[in-house]
Amino acid sequence: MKSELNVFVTGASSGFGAAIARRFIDEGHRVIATGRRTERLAELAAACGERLLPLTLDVRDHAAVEAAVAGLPAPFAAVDVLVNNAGLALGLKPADQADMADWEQMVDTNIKGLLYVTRALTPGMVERGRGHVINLGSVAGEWPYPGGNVYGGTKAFVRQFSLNLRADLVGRGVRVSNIEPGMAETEFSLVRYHGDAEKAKAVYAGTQPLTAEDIADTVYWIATRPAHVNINTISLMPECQAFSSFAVKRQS
Ligand code: NDP
Ligand code: 8X3
Repeated sequence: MKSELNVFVTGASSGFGAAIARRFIDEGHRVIATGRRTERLAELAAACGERLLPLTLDVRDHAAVEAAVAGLPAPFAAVDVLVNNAGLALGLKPADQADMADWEQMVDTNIKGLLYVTRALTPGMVERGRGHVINLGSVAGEWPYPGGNVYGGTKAFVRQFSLNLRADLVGRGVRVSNIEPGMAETEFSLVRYHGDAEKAKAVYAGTQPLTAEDIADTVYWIATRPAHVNINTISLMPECQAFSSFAVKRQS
């Protein structure tokens, strides 16, 4: 493995993405840290120094993604690792009552945004014969729960797309991995509840959820396996979380 990696992280302004960026910087690598909130990225850059390049980017904007990748300055231009982390859940209403705008934003970000960035960066990886795409799926992409409708659907897409991407890239030096975390305390629930901090806090009350650093550890481990080793999928949960039984609605 090349000693110094160029790592492109989407959604680096909070949660997993910020922790992943910090972890790679701490280990001596270079990071392109992207997200919509410029100020947050500037704070990260101030803490991390010049090996971190802050780049304001909305992954839903296809043209902006293409331009950002084409315009990467020399030391950062050859991206070795793409962490497709930007994503969100919006709402928990049942499918017959959910807001279409929430559904569209999840599809546009978690699916289409991930595709735009992947399509922009993988040709360079293939050309160089080295690269790694690490996607953030979710346990919600495999296990259903009430209100998870479209969010879970987008993460099921990430799961299958990761496997199909791997089928396309096999033997060309580009690895593909999918991480499926369970409950982790970040800004995820604050976003899901449209900024309601009390509801968000209640999600984690009385539990010891995963942390952003737990996910950063996992990403770093996956990215630093020897080049012939491809981690396909990793699923992880906090010890306090597990699966539930099927729901059965009985007639009264
Ligand atoms: P956070 O809300 O803390 O972080 C989400 C990040 O995504 C932010 O940096 C946000 O940046 C970015 N983002 C959202 N929309 C866009 C966009 N259109 N363009 C660019 N960036 C965007 O949540 P997490 O860190 O928890 O989530 C990270 C990923 O992990 C997501 O894909 C999520 O689905 C997944 N995940 C989370 C779990 C959890 O329990 N926390 C469990 C399993 C998976 P900004 O707002 O500045 O654009
Ligand atoms: C986030 C985990 O269980 O809230 O993807 O959907 S969950």
